[in-house]
Amino acid sequence: MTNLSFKQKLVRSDLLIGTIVTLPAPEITEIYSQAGFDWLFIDLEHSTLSIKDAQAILQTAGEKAACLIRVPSIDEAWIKRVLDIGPAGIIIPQVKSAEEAKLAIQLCKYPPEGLRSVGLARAHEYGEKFQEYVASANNEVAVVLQIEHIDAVHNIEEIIKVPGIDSLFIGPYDLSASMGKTGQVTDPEIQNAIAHVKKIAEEANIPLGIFGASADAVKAYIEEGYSLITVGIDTMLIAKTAKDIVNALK
Ligand code: 3PY
Ligand code: MG
Repeated sequence: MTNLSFKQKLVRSDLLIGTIVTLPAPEITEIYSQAGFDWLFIDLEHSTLSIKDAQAILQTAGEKAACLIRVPSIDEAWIKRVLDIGPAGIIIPQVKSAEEAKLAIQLCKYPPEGLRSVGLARAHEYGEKFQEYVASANNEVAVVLQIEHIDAVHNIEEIIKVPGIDSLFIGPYDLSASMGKTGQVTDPEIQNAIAHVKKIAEEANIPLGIFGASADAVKAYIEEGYSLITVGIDTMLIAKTAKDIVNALK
C-alpha cells in the first residue's frame, strides 16, 4: 500500500480527526499521537505558542501525526515563517471574501503561482532538500481557509471559485459571534449558515472541516460528510477532566 501524504488524504476527503494544541509541552504531542489522532491543529491564533514552540511540536510529532498550523491572520510575515518550519498544512482564519482567499493562497505558494518568499529552513531540511521542497511545496502543503464570519457565508459562492483551496474549515464560534449569537453554535440561524457553506462546498467538491468542543459535538457533522474534524483544545480537555475528578470526590 502506498503511503498517502496528509494533503492527498485531505483532498480525497478521508476522515481526519484532529485536536487543537495550545500548550508547548512535547509530552502532549506524544500523548496525542499515541492516542491515534490523525493530525494536530497547532494554534498560533488563540494561544501563547511561538513559532519556535510550533517547531518543537513538529519535531516531536515527526511522522507520527501530521501537523497543521493556524496563523493569527492573513499576514505575509506569519505565513512565510510558519511555512518555513515545514508543517503539512496551514490554516488561515477569518477569510471573508474572494480577494482575501486569493491573497491567502498566494502567500502560501512559491512563484510563479504565488508570492511565497524563499527561505532555507526546517521545511527544506536546512538546505539539504531545497530543490525537492520548493518543487513540491505548492502541491503538497495543504492550504485550509476558515469560513467563520457571516460576510464569508454571504461571499461563499465567490470564495469557492478561487483556485488552490484544499479545504474550507468552518469556525462555528467566530461565526456565531459575527451573527450576534456568540457561542450558540447549535442555534438554527447559525446551523443554516453552516448548511449553506456546506452545500456550496459540496457542489464545488471542496472537502469541509469543522471544530467542535467534544466528540458528541462533531458526530452529526461526520455523519453529514465533514472530513477534516477538530475536537477540543488541550487546555479544555485538562480542565474538564480535572473538574470531573474534583466533582466526583468532593
Ligand atoms: C471557531 O469556532 O471560531 C474556530 O476558529 C474553531 O477552530
Ligand atoms: Mg475562529
